[in-house]
Amino acid sequence: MPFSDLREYVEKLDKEGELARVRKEVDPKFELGAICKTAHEKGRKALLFEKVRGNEMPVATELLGTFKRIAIALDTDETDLFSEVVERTKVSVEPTVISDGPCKEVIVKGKDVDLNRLPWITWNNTEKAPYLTAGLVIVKDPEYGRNLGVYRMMYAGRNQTFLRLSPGHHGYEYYKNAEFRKEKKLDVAVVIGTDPSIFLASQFVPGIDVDEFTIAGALRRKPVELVRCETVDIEVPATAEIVLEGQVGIPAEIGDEGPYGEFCGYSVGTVVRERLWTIQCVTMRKNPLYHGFYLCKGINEEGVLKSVTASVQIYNELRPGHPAIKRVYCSEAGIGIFHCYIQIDERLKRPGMVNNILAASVGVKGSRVKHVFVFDDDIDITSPEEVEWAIATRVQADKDIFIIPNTFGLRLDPSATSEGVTAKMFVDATKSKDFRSEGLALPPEEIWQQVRKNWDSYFVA
Ligand SMILES: Cc1cc2nc3c(=O)[nH]c(=O)nc-3n(C[C@H](O)[C@H](O)[C@H](O)COP(=O)(O)O)c2cc1C
Ligand SMILES: [Mn+2]
Repeated sequence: MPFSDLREYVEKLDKEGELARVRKEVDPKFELGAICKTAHEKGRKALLFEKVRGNEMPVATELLGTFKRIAIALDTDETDLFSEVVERTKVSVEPTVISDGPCKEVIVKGKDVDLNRLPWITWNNTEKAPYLTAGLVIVKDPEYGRNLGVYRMMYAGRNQTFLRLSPGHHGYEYYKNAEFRKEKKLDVAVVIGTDPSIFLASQFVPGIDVDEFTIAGALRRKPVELVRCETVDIEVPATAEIVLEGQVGIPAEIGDEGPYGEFCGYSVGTVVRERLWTIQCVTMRKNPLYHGFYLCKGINEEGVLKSVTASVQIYNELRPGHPAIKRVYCSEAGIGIFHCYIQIDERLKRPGMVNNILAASVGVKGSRVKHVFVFDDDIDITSPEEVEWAIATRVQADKDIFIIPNTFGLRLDPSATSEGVTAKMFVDATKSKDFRSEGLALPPEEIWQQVRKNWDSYFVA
């Protein structure tokens, strides 16, 4: 059974020993972030901050920060996570609209809106203002439909935050389309705290006209139940903890945004001119649970999430045209989108095939791959040791590597241009036909198995 809301998932994590409750009061400025970062060194549990200074709301972070927790969110096993997500995302499950839901238990409108009631968190050293980081941003367009994405929001006042709609993401395209239609504004709803499968769904990049709620429905194998907002023509999950309703003006009000500690592990650039949006209505559950998302240098929750969504998406799009592909893994240390490892069935390998697969990886929807590698199927592509060994022993740089210059990557990559223009490298790390090997340097299988079985006996007199 899927989780009906965030609370139910957090309870489940607690039961599974996956949650650490932070009982001591913490400072939302830097201390809370430092606890998230330290938790990465100490077992990577999900965190529930029970007392955040100056605020009533408890804060949950690191909720999908490991493959195990993503598996729990989807009610599956960690070992089956890839194949399960591949299977589930082959269908789409439309949401349903119902008349009421607990997200309307508290309704605050107009002058009474005060975003200072939210726990505003300053996560990392470079940040000059606090950020709302786990807001699911929902926008609509007459041509494209409905879109769900997560865009960072820097605090700006009682009823305003920044909204970073980055080029290349659909939120930006929806805004542009509204601008081209000469609209005066783009309505926006932001949801904080839902069933975690909805957050996971938001990180897939389907076509621009695909509603990510249909992916959430597929992931949770049950339609997401939505309710209409109070003041905008947008639907939100009925069991959401907090909903903000408002709009970005066209032209938008612009201000200085950043720096922010981003998922690439840096704060890129100093300050950028960014859009603001204005909130006219807040609806909430009673005693809402606030969801926070911590990004930092080192493996972080976004890298883990993107590792799942990007690997599945690349597999699902490439495999029908390239049946030799057995598995795709975008490593979480490679921030989940830059390093892509593709494993192929050696028996199906034909001359030229590997380079076709490598080149095709760039064309996957929303693909930001930067360094792509193809491996034979004797390599476990999820093992950094095996991956490095294959690159060390199977790659000849003059024959096996090609580069495409001047492609679009990610603005947050500090080695790319400020517009995100980057080179991409493609590596054939499979054995070439001239590969010289009589076999692997390992003991005979039968004897090795026997030694393993009798291991302890070798050490008793
Ligand atoms: C914590 C977090 C913060 C993010 N911040 C931004 C952001 O500020 N701007 C942006 O365009 N994408 C941001 N993203 C990435 C998008 O949410 C993601 O790429 C999503 O798939 C975009 O969906 P869309 O193409 O439908 O807009 C963030 C993701 C996470 C998990
Ligand atoms: Mn989208």
